[in-house]
Amino acid sequence: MPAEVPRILGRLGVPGAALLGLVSSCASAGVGGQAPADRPQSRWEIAVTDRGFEPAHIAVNAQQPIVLVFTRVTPKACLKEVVVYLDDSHTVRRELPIGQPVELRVTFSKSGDLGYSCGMSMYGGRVDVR
Ligand SMILES: [Cu+2]
Repeated sequence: MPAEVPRILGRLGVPGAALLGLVSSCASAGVGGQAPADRPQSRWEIAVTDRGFEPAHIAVNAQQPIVLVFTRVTPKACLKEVVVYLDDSHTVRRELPIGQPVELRVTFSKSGDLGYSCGMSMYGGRVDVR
């Protein structure tokens, strides 16, 4: 597990150990029908379910405009918003209305391990920026 995401979340008050736990548990969750997470794509559709974010691991290219489409299908209040970590100091936060795809256009400026999480960082996913 790379240190980058826990370090970033740690600055935001989230213990790294908690994130390690959530990332590994999410990584073992099934990813239905999508391209392999290790192949960079410029568009990812991410379902927000009772189990968290699916997929919980994606790959993208640095310095390329990326579209992330989050669709929340769970009523869990915990997952009512998403935070995307673009680098050490930049995050994007969006509300996720149930059943309504929310399209985020973002660019990851440099390679590394970034991520996305719910508003309180209980669920999350890893973004492998190449
Ligand atoms: Cu949460």
